Amino acid sequence: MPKTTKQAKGSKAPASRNTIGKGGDTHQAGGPPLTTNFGVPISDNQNSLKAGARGPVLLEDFHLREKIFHFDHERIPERIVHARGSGAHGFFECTDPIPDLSRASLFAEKGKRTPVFTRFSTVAGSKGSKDTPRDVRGFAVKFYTDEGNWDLVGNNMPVFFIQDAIKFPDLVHAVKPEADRMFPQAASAHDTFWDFVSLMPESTHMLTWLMSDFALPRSFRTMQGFGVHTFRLVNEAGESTFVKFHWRPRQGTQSTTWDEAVKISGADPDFLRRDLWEAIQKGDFPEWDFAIQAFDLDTARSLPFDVLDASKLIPEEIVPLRVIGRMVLDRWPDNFFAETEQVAFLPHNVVPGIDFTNDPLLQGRLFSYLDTQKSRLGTTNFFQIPVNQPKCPFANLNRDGTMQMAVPKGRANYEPNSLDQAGEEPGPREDPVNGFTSFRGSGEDNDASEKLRVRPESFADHFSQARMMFASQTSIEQAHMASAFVFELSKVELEHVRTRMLSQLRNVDEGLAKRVADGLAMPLPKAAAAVAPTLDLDASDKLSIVKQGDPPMKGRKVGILFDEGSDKAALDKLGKAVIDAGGTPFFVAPKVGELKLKGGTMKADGQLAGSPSVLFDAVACAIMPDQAKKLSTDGAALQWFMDAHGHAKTIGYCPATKEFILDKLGIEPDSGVIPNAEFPNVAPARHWEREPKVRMLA
Ligand code: HDE
Repeated sequence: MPKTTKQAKGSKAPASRNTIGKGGDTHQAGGPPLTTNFGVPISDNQNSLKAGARGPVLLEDFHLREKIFHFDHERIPERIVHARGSGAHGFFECTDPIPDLSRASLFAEKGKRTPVFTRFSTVAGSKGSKDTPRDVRGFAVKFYTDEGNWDLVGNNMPVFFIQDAIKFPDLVHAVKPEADRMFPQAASAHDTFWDFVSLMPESTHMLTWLMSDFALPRSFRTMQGFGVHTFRLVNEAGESTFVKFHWRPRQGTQSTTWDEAVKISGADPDFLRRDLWEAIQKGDFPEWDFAIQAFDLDTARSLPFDVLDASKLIPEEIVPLRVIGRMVLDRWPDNFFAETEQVAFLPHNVVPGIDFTNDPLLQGRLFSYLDTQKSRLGTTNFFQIPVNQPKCPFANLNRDGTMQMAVPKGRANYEPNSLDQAGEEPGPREDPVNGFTSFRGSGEDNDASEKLRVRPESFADHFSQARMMFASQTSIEQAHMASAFVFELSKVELEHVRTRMLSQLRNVDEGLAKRVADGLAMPLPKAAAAVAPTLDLDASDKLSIVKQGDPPMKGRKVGILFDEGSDKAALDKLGKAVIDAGGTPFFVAPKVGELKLKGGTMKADGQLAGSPSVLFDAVACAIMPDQAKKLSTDGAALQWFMDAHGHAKTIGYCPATKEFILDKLGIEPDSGVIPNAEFPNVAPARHWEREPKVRMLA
């Protein structure tokens, strides 16, 4: 039992505290203890915390704040179309297996059952609109197969208004309440809808359905369902058959009259929803036959219309229906929001054995539904919501994102990896045999251009240009590259990874591989197998930074060191020379305040300890002997010059700096360690010939 937080005996709480909000009955039977979202038991859910019985409500009341906060955010955006709908759980049962046509596991055995969640909907109306407008009805089924979810997101009419997904936003804008007045709700009988469709002759067939009694279903239970598009079934041998999917209600197909529909919308706006609820509650579970129209390419070619055109149906007289299963809806969801509202149907959810065609309406849908769930459900992790999760095992390397619920272990969030060689969990792997493969197509008919997941052979050479890149570098750049490999690989703790990388480097340059192996103190392994022969391409000077020559001074920053007593004229001259060459001088001194100089005063741009020479492209100085002597005992000053020297930068020096600092550091004049007078000409260059003297490179 959790502790209660009843007011302690003898406290000053008003006696009526818990009775006012509960109509005098303080006893509430049953149920687990009420807690906050974070599990803290709640003592009073009727009254907010106040400073005195009639005093202000206190901000401290975390229960009040959490409750109102959560309530404020209860709504999510409704579906842009099909906003009003009702769903139920059930199962699909295969009654006539079709392994000859499809390798889909749900069609493999007679009697095999697959759980489903089915949502019926109107299209145009908002979530709170009525159930019985003249409208198309959605008929969306999510099959939780043992090879992943298959979503057959259909309608109760076999054709559609438009032939190409690019017209869908226009169609929906036109049928929804008009933009300036926001009416009529859930109705197609208005200007903009008829304006649009009268300009789109391809919608005429669908209009005959919309004006028919099919648009006024008596019940969701008496509705037919259609996959609309031509899909494909693909068998184990990779052979494809075109298919149209049909649902036929065992309750019979039935409609209302228009007059009935109008009156029902007043008498019971929830007519269809209530009807489904009542049938399921009383155990009168609705059932549908699942049928296919399967046909081959020759049949498709023989038809007087294109099977990729979703504004056409295939008459059953030409391709008869074959019933292969049944669906029973036998369980109302436990919670409408969690399941019916949050269910996310994705026409792209197909399983091995079911595939798409080039129907341009279908292809557009393959993008739209995934995209819309992100704005509706707010996260790419919507697949983790229980109603959307597959019921078979699933694992991949998609990670993180808003509202991530999974807690993956280990570091295998990429593949390929060889972490298993180090005894680690390597993560999931692709399965070329059982995994979904898109129907390849023959390239012969207009529906089946060749679809492949391949890299062309012309992409197979992975090493020739790497070899060219290495060969194009100057020797110092090659040393940098070798040292960089050594540094990076010495951070790699997995020894087999280092070895593998060395074997790849042998395909680039034997010398490079050897230098890196030496730098790691590792033996040189065998070269990795190369898919294509590695060529010795001509080196290219353009691939080397050093070979581009010295950079210009423009845009460079030069650090100039000075101290009290420095010669102002010399400093001004240095600064001006840098500016004239296009650079920016940055004056550095041990103190930033106004310093007395010979010939004036000056403030520093930066303090020495906070302005190390790594911040500058080159350095110079103008210091008097006394200050130079003093600075020669200051680590920051010594480091300033040592780093500039080690980083192969130009150092412009004055006599005192040379005598008391550079000489002490063993920094000898070279092409870049030069008197200030020569400084501006050489400043932006790096003096790489110096580097091997100050650093061990691989
Ligand atoms: Fe939909 N449709 N649609 N649609 N559709 C949506 O997805 C879309 C089309 C259908 O109960 C949306 O999750 C485009 C045909 C049903 O949750 C959205 C095109 C057919 C449902 C979307 C079409 C449908 C939707 C809105 C033109 C019958 C409700 C919310 C290419 C075969 C599913 C959502 C449910 C829902 C886009 C045309 C059926 C925006 C772009 C044709 C049953 O993604």
